[in-house]
Amino acid sequence: KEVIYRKDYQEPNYVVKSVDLAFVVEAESTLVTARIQFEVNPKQDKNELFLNGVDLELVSIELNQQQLNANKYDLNERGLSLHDLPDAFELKTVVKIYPSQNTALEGLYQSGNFFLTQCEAEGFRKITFYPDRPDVLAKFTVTIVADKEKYPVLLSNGNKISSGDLNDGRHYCKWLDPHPKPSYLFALVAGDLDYIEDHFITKNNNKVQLRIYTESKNIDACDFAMQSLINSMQWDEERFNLVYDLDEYNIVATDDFNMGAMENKGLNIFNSKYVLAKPETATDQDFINIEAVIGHEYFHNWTGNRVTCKDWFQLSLKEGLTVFRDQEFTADLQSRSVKRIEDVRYLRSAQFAEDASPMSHSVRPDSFIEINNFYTLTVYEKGSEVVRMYHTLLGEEGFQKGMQLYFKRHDGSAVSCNDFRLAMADANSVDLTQFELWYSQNGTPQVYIRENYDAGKKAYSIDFMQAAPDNYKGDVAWQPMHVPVKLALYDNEGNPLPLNDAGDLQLTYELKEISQTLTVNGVEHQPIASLFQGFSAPIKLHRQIGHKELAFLMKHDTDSFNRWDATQEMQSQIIIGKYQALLDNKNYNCPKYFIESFRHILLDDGIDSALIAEAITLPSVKSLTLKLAKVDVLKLFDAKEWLIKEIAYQLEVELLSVYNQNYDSSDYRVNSEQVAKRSLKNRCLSFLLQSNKKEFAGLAKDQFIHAGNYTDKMTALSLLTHQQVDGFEDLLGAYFTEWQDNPLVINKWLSIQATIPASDTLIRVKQLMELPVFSMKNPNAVRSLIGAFCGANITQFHAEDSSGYQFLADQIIELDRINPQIAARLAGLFNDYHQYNDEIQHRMNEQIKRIHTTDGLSPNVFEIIDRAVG
Ligand code: BAL
Ligand code: ZN
Repeated sequence: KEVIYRKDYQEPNYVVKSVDLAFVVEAESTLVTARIQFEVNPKQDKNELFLNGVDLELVSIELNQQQLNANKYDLNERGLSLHDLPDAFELKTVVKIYPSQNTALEGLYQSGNFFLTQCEAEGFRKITFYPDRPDVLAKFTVTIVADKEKYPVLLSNGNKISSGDLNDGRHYCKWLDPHPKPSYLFALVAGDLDYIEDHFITKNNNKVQLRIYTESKNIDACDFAMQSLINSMQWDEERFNLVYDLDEYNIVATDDFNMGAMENKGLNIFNSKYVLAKPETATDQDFINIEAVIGHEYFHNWTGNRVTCKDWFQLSLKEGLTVFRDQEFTADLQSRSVKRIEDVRYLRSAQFAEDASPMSHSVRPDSFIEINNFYTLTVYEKGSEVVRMYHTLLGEEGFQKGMQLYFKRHDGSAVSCNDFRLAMADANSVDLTQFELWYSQNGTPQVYIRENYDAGKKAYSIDFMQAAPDNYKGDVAWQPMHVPVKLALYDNEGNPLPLNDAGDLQLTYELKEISQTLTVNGVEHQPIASLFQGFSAPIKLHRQIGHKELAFLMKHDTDSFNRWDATQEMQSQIIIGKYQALLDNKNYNCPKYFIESFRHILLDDGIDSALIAEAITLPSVKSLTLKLAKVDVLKLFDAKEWLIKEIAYQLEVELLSVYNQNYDSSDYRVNSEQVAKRSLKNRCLSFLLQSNKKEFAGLAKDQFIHAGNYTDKMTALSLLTHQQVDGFEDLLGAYFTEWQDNPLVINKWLSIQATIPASDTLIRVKQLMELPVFSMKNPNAVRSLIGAFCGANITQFHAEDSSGYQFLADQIIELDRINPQIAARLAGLFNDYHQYNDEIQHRMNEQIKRIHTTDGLSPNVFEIIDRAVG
């Protein structure tokens, strides 16, 4: 399998001046005629050209209106090579493709009774012969012809410029996108869809028509997404001064989609999970996710579409930046503190795990076999943390100055992560040379600290020491990073202390050396430091900190993120203490101070309910695993379960009282206040059910029956199922009967069952796979059932008989023949095997090797598994 290296980048030999595409869509096949105007790139001055093309049946080929002689081109399974070319020419190709046979869901494919495309990263080459690379930008005109009755809706990018009937029952639509774009942003939709419509008036007074298209049965579930789109357009004008640039904005929802959504210019295509929501069938989290993903795709219009990536190694240029923008959008519209906590929780469990795994790569990778494997948490989430660090270092004003310069320099072009960094540096006249290491060095940097208080000198100092990640794999020696450390100091009454002569109570200290000391003078007594406030850098902090200091920070830190982080650190210490005791066959009692501090947080009227809910959510087994080595994952799971039960028994009265106080029977709204109450109440219920008392099972059943909203209903159903409370099968059965025609609801039903921590769950999963509501061809169903079992059911996936590992390997091998992208995602679930003890590693490795030796693996699965094998 071919490895592609960043260092091999070469400019294209020819640029594309314009593209004219014509599609004749029919049920069996689609005919694609492409007329492309090429012009030689003077910087390359070569008269040959390679056009990507995969699975295309070539019908005819003409150069400057002359049929092209077979000795003038070479055709292979990757594409078409043309030789002896003039400096400017028109190429016309006609190809036939078979969308209804396309199960990989890349290129043009079928979903239900409509056709749609997914081109990022390299799907356009399955539609026509083209230089399918992000640095070739062109204006596209697209004409679609299809049967009017079967395919009344015909959409593509840009603005619709004409449409009409043909005299054979067919009709056509012609679209023009005036903004030059790379082929990965091309989109087409043809089918029988309904839509809802609204509009947005931009600050330039342009009226934009907004439509969301979906199959007619879902048309009543699009209103929230429409409002989210309007909110996104408004927010981007207000916060970033970025204005929409077409007369139309169309969104299409599909049940069959590899990704969450896709930012095609003017025609976003969405996984229906991130569009469709009604209070009866969507949780609070579903609504919040929809708002975030609608925002994310909209924000790509500038960060991704107007300025795009020079090559796919620069993917984080658009993805890291756009995730940062969507995180800020959610923070501005919902709760900033909760959003930060949730994003960091996710980063520290999932991205840190990726960064410690064989798939560890830098934010701007140096090589890949299959680019689809690099749509990762590192590129997206760590990439966003990197963008956030510019914001932390430069402030909002400086950051916005950088953004303006970035657009001034690069609007309409394809650029690199370095171009973004230089715009930030130049706009603020600062040197960000060292900051480049955040893009080039893989792994999570480690920061060790040592604190020292000199009572005689009244001086407090912190020695910071940076260390390379254990799995750093660069060609040159690891170098210390430019790390922003947001910090504050408190006296023993919790008052913030001045940190410098200017009297600042909080500052961003810039760590640049391997070791560096910060000294604060005039400190009367031993202070307590709050470090890396708001998680100011994506590093692993090594700090010896006791429970008294943690309790102090929980109470006094003015930074809500660090208050929360102190709760997590204390909980981690207790769970790890119990885990060690289980390994050593020793007793371990839950310390009184822990229960007291937990009680204090639970009952603290001064903290917002959402933050209490976050504070009482224990760290994930995944994030705990990363703090340890050679983990016995089942014992670690048991240790966490033990703590949950301790809390449930010892704080039963308090949990019940908080549950009751937060029971809200007012009309359902997705606002921060209601979401917070539901989340705290449901967290309490999940503890209460762990005590196995009948009365609490009754409470959950009541909640299931009387819930006025889907969040409460689903939480109750999930808890009752996971506890296998009497009658849970009947509840699941009734639920299925009611919702079997709604795939999004049924996918939740599948996930709940896949995550039952019981020894017969794998049998159940296999039975569920036989139901008509499950299909290996549907990525959402695969993720909801197989993904949930292998990724979220710790006790059963890691069952000692290896049945979970065998099952995963079987599914990867089977799915690879249907949809390699999704198969490769599943393969990633084997990536953390080296975190476990030798015995677990050995059993996981057997299955990894079995996949590795399977014939005919896709490049996607091969790359993941080959790295895992090492
Ligand atoms: N560009 C792929 C989907 C997304 O990140 O928006
Ligand atoms: Zn994106």
